[in-house]
Amino acid sequence: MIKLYDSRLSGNSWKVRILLGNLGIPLKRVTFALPEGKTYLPEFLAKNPQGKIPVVELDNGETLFESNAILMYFATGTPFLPEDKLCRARVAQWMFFEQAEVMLNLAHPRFFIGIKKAKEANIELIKQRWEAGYKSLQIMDDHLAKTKFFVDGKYSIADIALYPYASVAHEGEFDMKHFPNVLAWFERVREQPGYKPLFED
Ligand SMILES: N[C@@H](CCC(=O)N[C@@H](CS)C(=O)NCC(=O)O)C(=O)O
Repeated sequence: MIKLYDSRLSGNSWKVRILLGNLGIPLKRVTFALPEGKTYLPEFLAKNPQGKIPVVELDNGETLFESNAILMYFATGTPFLPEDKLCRARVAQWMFFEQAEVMLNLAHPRFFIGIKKAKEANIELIKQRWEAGYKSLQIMDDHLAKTKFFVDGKYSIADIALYPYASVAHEGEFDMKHFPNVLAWFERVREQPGYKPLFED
């Protein structure tokens, strides 16, 4: 069975569980408590030299890291990654945007405010992330005013990549009422067959 190395709060790992849930592919989770540092031990560094999760291990022992590469691997040949050249490039466009403009800007305020409870000690970084994060959410909201899903009106791994950190951005004190189209899109993602919540147990 496919193994997913993850942690309970990781949005990047959550992406993989959502896609495999949508595809009906079973997986075995190996869940780390990240502060313990076990992902920096040689055995795990052999799977991902960055010492980060998520990592998947296939039945033949091959491993793959970087959440969006993992999404591409499992979505290939399924409706979640279109074959049309332009649509496929647009899926990649939104997935690169997610890594460059969305992930850290939304994840850092959540991490320092919602998880670490260390808002004041990190307020300067948080303010920078809020500014950039609000711009990214506005770009997403403007796009979703015109379409139900990010590419060609159809649910794809672009949606799966963008969803996790946006859907928990309020934990980093982003005021999501400014983004009604994003809020409506959250519901459409959650309605997809096989959807998995962040906490399954
Ligand atoms: N670009 C990577 C980011 C992976 C990442 O930042 N993982 C975090 C958890 S979401 C992690 O492992 N942090 C622990 C660390 O950096 O030591 C991806 O999309 O998979």
